[in-house]
Amino acid sequence: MQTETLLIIGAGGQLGTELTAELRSVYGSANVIASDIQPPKPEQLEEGPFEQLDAMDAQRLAAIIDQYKVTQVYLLAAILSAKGEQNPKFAWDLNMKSLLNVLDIAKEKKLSRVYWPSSIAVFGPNSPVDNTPQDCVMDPNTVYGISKLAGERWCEYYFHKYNVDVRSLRYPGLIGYKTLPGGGTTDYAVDIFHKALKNETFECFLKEDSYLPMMYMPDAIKATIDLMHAPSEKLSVRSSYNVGAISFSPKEIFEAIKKHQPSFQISYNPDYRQKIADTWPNSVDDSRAREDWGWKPKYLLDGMVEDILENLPVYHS
Ligand code: AKB
Repeated sequence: MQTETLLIIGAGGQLGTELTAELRSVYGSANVIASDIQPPKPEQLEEGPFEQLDAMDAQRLAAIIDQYKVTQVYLLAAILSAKGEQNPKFAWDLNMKSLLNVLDIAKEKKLSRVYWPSSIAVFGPNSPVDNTPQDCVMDPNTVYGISKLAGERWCEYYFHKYNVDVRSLRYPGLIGYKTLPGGGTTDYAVDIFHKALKNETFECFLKEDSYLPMMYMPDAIKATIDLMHAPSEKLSVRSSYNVGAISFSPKEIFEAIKKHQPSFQISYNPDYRQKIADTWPNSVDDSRAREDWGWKPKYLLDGMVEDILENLPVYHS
């Protein structure tokens, strides 16, 4: 079997931090090259190879791929939904240019696999809201959602036209405790734990009954690695798979935390992010992922809350 060498672009981000660590335990540290636009922190240099990389710089990307003889690329760098609305043109440029750079280089250098995350943000106001199907009306109205939908079309195109084995998941809101997220609409469900840890009142930017699909980070990591290890012929979706886990509202996650911390308080002050959340699904139908490569989430709301409340204080002490 060919030894795989992986390049992770955006390794310092919310997903990148945890996925890089897990991939290193699967493939060995030396075979997983971390890269990020930010300079490395000392611990990143200790954990394995690291290269500073702007995902829009195609030349440097090619040089790193050649230097390490990279065979697979995980492109995680992106501007998320809320931040994207503050600078739409830049969000479009970064999200699209980085993907096209990676797809082109995968085609040219015949990389064995590419991973690129999509999102529930590909859905829009006219998509069905409950149990949203894999294929349905998609009319995203955030620049992030538009870039993810366009990206899905490019992935399918490069697969059929150039045989690039690119794989993708439509992540729901990802919830982890190891890093702070940056600029998403679902990120209130991460911030709430940091406020609970300090026992400060949490001011939520969404309404109390605003349901969104969410997933605990260990499930997201498992889904990603399982998809990347699945035999190619099993994959019937070459745009991006719906993957569901938990759906909850701000009130429900607050109450789940309050069971462990009765003095915790919340207030609601919906802002522009509420409009984004209102166009996204409440839950998704992920039967294709379950049938094709055996997707099954492990964590429900209470299990996730318990695990985070137990680990967050230790991790950040
Ligand atoms: C966001 O809120 O923008 C992201 C996402 C759902 O893709 N977490």
